[in-house]
Amino acid sequence: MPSGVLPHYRHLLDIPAHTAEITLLEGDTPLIPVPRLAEELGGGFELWVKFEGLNPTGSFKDRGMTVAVSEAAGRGAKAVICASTGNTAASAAAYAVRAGMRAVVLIPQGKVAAGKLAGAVAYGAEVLQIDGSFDDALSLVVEISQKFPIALVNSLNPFRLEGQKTAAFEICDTLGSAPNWLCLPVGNAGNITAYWMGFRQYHALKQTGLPRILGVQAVGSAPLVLGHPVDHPETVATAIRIGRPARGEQALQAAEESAGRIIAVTDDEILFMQRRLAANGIWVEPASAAGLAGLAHQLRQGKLDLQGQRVVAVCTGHGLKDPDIITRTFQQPALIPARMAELEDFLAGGR
Ligand code: AN7
Repeated sequence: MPSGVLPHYRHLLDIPAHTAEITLLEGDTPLIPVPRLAEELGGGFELWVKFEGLNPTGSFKDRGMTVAVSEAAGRGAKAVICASTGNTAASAAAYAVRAGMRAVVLIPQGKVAAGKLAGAVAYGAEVLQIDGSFDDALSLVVEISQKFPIALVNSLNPFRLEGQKTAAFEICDTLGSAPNWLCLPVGNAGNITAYWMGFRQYHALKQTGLPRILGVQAVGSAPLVLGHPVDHPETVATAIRIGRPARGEQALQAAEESAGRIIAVTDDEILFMQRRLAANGIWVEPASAAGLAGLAHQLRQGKLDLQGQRVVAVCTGHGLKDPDIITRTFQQPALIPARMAELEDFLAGGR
């Protein structure tokens, strides 16, 4: 029975006693086998997709947001604020409204996918677009949260990570142990940090083993690969269009400690993998395909030997978040007159 991240895992989370329970029954997402995709990538290994797009607001952010908002609500906070490339905004808006709190979200103008902006508006957030990047927005909200009584719910908030680490617990619970490799997209680097925390904690508790972690950025927004901040990040995967990851150091540490790595892939590789996932029945937003695109990239270059291994790819957000990208990268529906003859012609001709 799905019960939500806090009710289910509270005993394993490092959170204050005052933490309330603001939940939308997030978490408990499916781990979907994709054997055909594994074959396409060369075969010889087991591949699963942890489909985090099936959380209540359509992304993994709900795992962390339920905890961050619950903590803030429990100590009487009346408002939350975040900077966002979109998913954090929608998630913060939903949990804040359930807690009866005000949500203020800052987003980079014109760079947030339609489904995310719509979500934030629908849940009643106060949405502010800024004529700058996510990184500019993050600086602003960090500073204002130190001056005003408003709770910061970006992943600098440690309770976000406490919630997000539960995805690692779920993977171990489903597989019986950690996979050999975990691949996932990296933006502000909260999620990779949280997964590594979660796998280590579960291993200490239940000897579930540790995965090697492959973190993947987009070439145009790859500060952790370049080794320096990127002032003007660009990528079609707007979720990870981030040039100064708040938890960059910890992401590098997770990659190093796990004997993994952080790499970058091109937008074309990301969009190609988005199509391959869709061809396997799993529609994700572009950023969410980056982890697997990175895995494919490393396999092509002969830098990974996965024979007999288990791999989990984290797909962080649902395809519905970014419908516009599909209208740009796929053939659009044909239009025919409403007549049987035309339909028969169409079917006979195939497409
Ligand atoms: C679908 O919503 O940063 O490395 O403001 O939406 O933990 O930042 C989103 C990030 C991956 C990267 N996939 O995760 C935001 C935001 C999706 C995302 C990431 C994001 P982090």
